[in-house]
Amino acid sequence: MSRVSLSRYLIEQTRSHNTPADLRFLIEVVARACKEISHAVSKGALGGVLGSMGTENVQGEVQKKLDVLSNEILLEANEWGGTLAGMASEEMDNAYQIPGQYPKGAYLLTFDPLDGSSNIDVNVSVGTIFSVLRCPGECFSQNEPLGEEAFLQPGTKQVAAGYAIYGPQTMLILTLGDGVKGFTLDREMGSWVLTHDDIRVPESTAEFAINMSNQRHWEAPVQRYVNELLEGKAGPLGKDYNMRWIASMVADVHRILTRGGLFMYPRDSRDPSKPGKLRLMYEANPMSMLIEQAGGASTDGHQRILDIQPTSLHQRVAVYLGSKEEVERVTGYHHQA
Ligand code: AHM
Ligand code: MG
Repeated sequence: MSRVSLSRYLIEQTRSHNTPADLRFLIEVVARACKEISHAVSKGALGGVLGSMGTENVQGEVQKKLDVLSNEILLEANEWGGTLAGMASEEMDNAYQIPGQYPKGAYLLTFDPLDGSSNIDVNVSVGTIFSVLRCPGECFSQNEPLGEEAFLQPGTKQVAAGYAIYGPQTMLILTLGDGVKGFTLDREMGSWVLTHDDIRVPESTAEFAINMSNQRHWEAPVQRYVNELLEGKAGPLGKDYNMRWIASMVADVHRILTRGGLFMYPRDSRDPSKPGKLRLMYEANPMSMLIEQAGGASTDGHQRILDIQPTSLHQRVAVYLGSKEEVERVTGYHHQA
């Protein structure tokens, strides 16, 4: 059987779905950067990359050496190719400007360079999440610096989204708005090989993911829903549920894309200024596009995440995503409250 590489898949997309050549090139470059990050992650202590930098990012989180390195790898790979008008990252306060010596392009790239980085030092799966938007109007041809506003588009405007997961296998999960494809990195050949042609999330599930240690801070509808899950067969939902929590969104979402499930990161009462922990632009939106493209659903408890009009680059949001039946149930409980 002939193997389909990421490059071949992208070229076929260009022919069959008119995927623009510059978008194809952009995805190839992101994938190449992920290969490099995968290599750095897998070296671990041998590469001297474990541990913290002693600095904090804009969200006040301690930066790991690999957070900073992964961010640099993505910036350097993507800044010169002429496909981007700018980039934004979890690790940078403001939009990243394409340096003056390089041409600008029509797209915007946002990313979480190394999601789940608290798991790096304990050798648990981590990943890179990315989202591609069009730069509105002619913003890329203007000489002024690119402002945050250009990025503030709802997730429905994403033209591509994906993640790389650095686990037992390194995989790239990608959507161009036409289903979800999974590529596995063949380390010897150095190429991404299409191994999962049509990823679908089962509509029903008996598995959920949530950080239970925050239970006392949750709002009433989440309390009600999780209590019902825990009651199992004897409770109103009439079945026993299993729980998993990896504390790497990429790994939890990857499991859900593989065998179904529900991922929840609710807003909680600790800090009213933070509606949830996860970031809309480079975590919730790309994951929601993937999940919807795979037949699942994604809401913030009240509305579809992809419909949210962002108001800031690092905005946080509550997340309920995965198998449709359970996302609809927990969203319904919010509506009833
Ligand atoms: P990060 O982007 O700083 O790594 O944080 C996001 C991560 C997600 O990958 C994961 O779902 C969540 O934080 C885990 O949170 P918790 O520490 O509450 O378990
Ligand atoms: Mg993250």
